[in-house]
Amino acid sequence: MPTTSELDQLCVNTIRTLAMDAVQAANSGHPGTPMAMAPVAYSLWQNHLRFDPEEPIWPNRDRFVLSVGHASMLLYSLLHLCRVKAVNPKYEVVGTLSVSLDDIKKFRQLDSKCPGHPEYRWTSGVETTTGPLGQGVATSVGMAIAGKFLAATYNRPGFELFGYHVYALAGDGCMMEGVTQEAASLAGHLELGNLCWIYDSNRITIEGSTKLAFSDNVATRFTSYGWNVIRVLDANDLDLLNQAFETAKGYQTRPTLIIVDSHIGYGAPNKQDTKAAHGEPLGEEEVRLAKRFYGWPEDAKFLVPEGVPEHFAAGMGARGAAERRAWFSLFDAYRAAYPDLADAVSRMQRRELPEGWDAGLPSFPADPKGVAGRDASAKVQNAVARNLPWLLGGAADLAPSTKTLLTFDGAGDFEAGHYSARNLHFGIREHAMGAALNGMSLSKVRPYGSGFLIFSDYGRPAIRLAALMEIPVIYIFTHDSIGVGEDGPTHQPVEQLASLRAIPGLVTLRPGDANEVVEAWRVILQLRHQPACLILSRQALPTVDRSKYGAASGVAQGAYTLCDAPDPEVLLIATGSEVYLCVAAHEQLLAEGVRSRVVSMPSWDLFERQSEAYRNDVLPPAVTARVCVEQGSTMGWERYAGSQGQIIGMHTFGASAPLKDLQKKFGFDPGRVVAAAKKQLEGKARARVE
Ligand SMILES: Cc1ncc(C[n+]2csc(CCOP(=O)(O)OP(=O)(O)O)c2C)c(N)n1
Ligand SMILES: [Mg+2]
Repeated sequence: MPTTSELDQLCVNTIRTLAMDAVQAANSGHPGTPMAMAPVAYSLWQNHLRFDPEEPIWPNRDRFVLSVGHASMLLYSLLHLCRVKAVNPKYEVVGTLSVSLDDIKKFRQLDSKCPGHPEYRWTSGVETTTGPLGQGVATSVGMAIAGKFLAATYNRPGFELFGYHVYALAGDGCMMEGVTQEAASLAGHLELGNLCWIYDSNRITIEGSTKLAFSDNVATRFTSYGWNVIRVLDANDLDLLNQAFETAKGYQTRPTLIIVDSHIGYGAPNKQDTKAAHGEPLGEEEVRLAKRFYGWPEDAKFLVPEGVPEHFAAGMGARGAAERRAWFSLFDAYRAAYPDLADAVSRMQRRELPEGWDAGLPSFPADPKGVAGRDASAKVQNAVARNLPWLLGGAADLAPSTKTLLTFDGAGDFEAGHYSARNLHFGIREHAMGAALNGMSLSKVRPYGSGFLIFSDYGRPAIRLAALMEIPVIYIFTHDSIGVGEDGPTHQPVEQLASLRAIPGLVTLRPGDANEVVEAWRVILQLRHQPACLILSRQALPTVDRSKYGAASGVAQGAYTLCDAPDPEVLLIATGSEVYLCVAAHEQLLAEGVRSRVVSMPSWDLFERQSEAYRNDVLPPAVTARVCVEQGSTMGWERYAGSQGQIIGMHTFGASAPLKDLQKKFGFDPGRVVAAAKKQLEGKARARVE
């Protein structure tokens, strides 16, 4: 019988050799960091992480985030050796392994559960998609925020339902990325004692030594952020690592950074401590030499020695199963004592809404002066937030402008020690806000974040990941166009709408009046697996008279006929503030005997999902006289304008001036739309005559 410490070593070396063999077989990947960090990951998973491989989505599990996504084989080896079970899209645990040995053998191949970088929703046990450096650690801050919120909101005396820890493994690259600084600063400020980052300090990145580009004193930096900093001088010292994790768990009001000095490619005699261990296979010969160094059979490939899975099962498996069972029996008692709270906890796990979630949504009377999109949204958001107690979020220091503050009694400000509050203050950290929203959503609360549309670019990498992960994060972007006015071109979005629409799976909605804002919220709240951007005006938009024109519920189809004429001969298609412009043009055209139809098109994405019959009904293919109007880049509108239609949009940046002057300068007035419509028809008439 091997001793415990021999078994520990065997497990560590199994993680290492699986990673080396998988990268070698794929002839691509990153072997060096799994080889170096295997003892760190082993120590954490085997002795500390509260995680049950039999039920990897148990709500109070500890989270492990591999922020160094390129070291994915480290995580896949752990998932395989711990026998983590797969979960299906309905959140049901199925009997099969999340990662089989076969998946590992097919690392980086089509359909393997082991893609190049870890992907949430594809591989069970992967808590978030990582790969873009810095995203994982920043996302972990959102998980820790959600953990604090859930504990403060749902725990009751004798019922500590939530109290999970969040661990994230970072590298030199994460430490250099800006998003990491934003997130660390926020985590320190919020005193997230449930958060622990491990920094693999191997002083190597792709180009070589970190001496080339990085000379920060990371420990000092994190101390100044309010973190507790621990140093472990040897990544192979399991005792020291254990002590470090114990110490981290003891801190209630400070996040912890454990800096681990390590050797990339540990054990590979010619590649250790070099950039060559980072991004390419070791080579057959170097693999053999490293295996010899570990005392491993040199010719064995993908070897899982007897006793290794069993050892994990006896350690993390047994501990996790006991914790999970205790949690579920606690939850049964909780359900009896607090049925409403238990119902909320259960629903949020399945991303379901509470009964009556849309009760009391406002509706806005026709009004030519109207309401700003952001003001209408504030009313709707406050109404739904009362009904949906796990809807929380905030702004990147712009809530007074984005109007996203929850103002009802008890909503409160989320600050250190006030973790049940619903208004977060992300500070001027759009990128960390985006990543934190992802972490919150992955923890199953319903998060929103807001800012000016122009600054969506600052958080775009995180938005992209939300779409890739298929999680229902809500973004509220106001100040949506040159309508911003005097702030000028730095603040006036032009290409942002087009670029958000280009993200697959992201639902973009730019409502045209207050009632469309209500309907947009209705659509967004019912999304379970898609993020959405609500794009709102700063300025007032007339509230359309719905007794005269089409119902705003058409928003759910993405586009609908707002104003019509019998047998329309020209289509006016618009979003947001330009919808009313088209309504005005339509009235004028009507008076002149021209039959136009106004199509309000708040969401391309939703429209594209409709049946062909519906799409052809709204945009009859035979009507090729078309004018599309949007205060943004014209890119993409050809799709709806057709080859002969006209697009009225922005071809340059905006300018600093009062809105009225800008509308004139850039040609957003009814007269121009009327003229464009007539020109379209003239062309057709000529064509018919010829
Ligand atoms: C945002 C981002 N930029 C660039 C890359 C490409 N990249 C992958 S790994 C890496 C170097 C990372 O170095 P480090 O974090 O020290 O990892 P190690 O080589 O030590 O494992 C780079 C630049 C990336 N994945 N994400
Ligand atoms: Mg490094």
